[in-house]
Amino acid sequence: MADAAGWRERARRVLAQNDRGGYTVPSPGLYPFQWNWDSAVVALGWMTFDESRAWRELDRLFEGQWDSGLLPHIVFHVPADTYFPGPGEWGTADRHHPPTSSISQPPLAATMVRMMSERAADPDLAKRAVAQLLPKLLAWHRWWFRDRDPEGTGLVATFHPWESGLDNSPAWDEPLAAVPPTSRAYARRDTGFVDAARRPRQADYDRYVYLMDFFRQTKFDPARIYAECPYRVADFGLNTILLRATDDLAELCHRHDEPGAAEEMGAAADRSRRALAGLWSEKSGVYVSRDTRTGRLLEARTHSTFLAWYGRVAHSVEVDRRLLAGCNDWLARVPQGLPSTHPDAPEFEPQRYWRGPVWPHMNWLIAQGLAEAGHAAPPTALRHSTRSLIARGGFREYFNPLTGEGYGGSDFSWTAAVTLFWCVPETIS
Ligand code: 9WN
Repeated sequence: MADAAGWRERARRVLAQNDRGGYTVPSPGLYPFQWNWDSAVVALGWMTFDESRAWRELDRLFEGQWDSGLLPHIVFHVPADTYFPGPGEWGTADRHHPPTSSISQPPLAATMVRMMSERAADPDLAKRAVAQLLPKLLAWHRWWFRDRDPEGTGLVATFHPWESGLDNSPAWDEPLAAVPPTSRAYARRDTGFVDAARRPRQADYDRYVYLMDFFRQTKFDPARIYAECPYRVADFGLNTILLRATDDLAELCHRHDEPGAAEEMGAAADRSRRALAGLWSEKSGVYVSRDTRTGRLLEARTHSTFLAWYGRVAHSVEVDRRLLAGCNDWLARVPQGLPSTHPDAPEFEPQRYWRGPVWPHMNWLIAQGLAEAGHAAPPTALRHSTRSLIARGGFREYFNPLTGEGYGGSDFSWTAAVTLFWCVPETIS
């Protein structure tokens, strides 16, 4: 990216164009509402040039929070008919305004809030914003620990692949096979925007819809869903993100004079740290997820394993060495890393969504953790790779690791945000 200032300007324009009045849609047309983990990343992007707008992004996201603490994965602020499943499908409109989905997404927000407050040029504004967000973040984290880990295992459950954010990852193939396909008619809208070969398969969607309908039929009763949901997975990626965010939330509570909440979050993080270490698979040489209905480890080799550093999962020097060797090996196998699935795996598809393509924000999260752990080389390689993908393909949703081609939505908000705070920040050109 020779013209770093030009790229920054273009990235700022993408965020401005996707701004719908205090919240940012991920991509026009394809995703016309506010998404949970997208907005957390995007807020950090706004932070590089408009601090009050950055804090506003999170305020608007929390407009979707339920009384239980659940922070839904989509907030339907205004109607739009270009996305399935839209507000009418989830059955939440008579319970919550604005209508929302009924599931959550990886809890990045507390970590982004901490990063934003530490970068703030306006500390008074940041202090007020954090003070307002703190009780909402605490309610969300308590919801995870209460409703999603009622047995106190230290690992929270996901009830839908969409909650992982990595919708059709090969890691979910086995548990999703236990879900019956829906028998009702529905019309996908995503394949009107993106080539079907680059999106989840129809068989996956039939099960996504079944699960969404099941939640509505239970009237969103958490105990019933936990007991009866045909899909229940302890996702390594989501749990590492939750662990990191819980540590960061404890620190924010400490700084805001909330010692009781700081202690509570610290204890929850310790439980989660111990439990996550148990997801190391000797067989696959990576961290994996667990199907908590069957107890089986899901041995797929996906890039989530490399979130171990970001989550600060406690592991031995030997595991660290193997994981680092693995990361370098994955990077060496493709011209543009990091692929979302190991390129030698039979499930690897370089063009199909979460089954092979490179995702810029995942690269950033992985690089951030690696750098914090003192591993210098792979984060630099990841940053260069991400920069060159964006420089060639533009602000696309995801990229082919073999050809570098950009796929999915265009003018993608979190790709623009990652460009601003990581690929070509003001401080490094
Ligand atoms: C379902 C918005 C979201 C991301 C997810 C990504 C994709 C939705 C979809 O788009 O998911 O939530 O319809 O495909 O998988 O990570 O948050 O960018």
